[in-house]
Amino acid sequence: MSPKGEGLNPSIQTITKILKFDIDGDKQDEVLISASSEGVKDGGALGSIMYMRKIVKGKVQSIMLADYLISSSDEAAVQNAGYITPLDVCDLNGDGIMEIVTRATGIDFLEYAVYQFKDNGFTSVLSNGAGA
Ligand SMILES: [Ca+2]
Ligand SMILES: [Ca+2]
Repeated sequence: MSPKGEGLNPSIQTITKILKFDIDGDKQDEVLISASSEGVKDGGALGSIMYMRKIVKGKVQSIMLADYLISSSDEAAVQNAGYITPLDVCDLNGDGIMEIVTRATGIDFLEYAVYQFKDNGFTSVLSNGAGA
């Protein structure tokens, strides 16, 4: 396992935000990590990801929330690169499991989304924004 990004993506360069919350209500904190990369040269990538680290049966698991990382310098691909940041972590629907509110920005888009954690994975239950 690589020390950066736990094998999710070796090109990740910077951890931009770390939040600690009990997301699934099991009295054990999970860690929500945003990480970004600034360049496509030298095999790097552009954009960012957000993922959660959770201890499952004594082992740390990394669960992807959103991936706006692109690894090509192709102009069409660069349009999809985005930077995601968490805006809030709260239980919006009162079921005891936290939802994660995010904002992602790219060259020509802005997206707000709500992610729900269910069955050991994240799904986007609401998203709104502008752009392509
Ligand atoms: Ca938990
Ligand atoms: Ca909830």
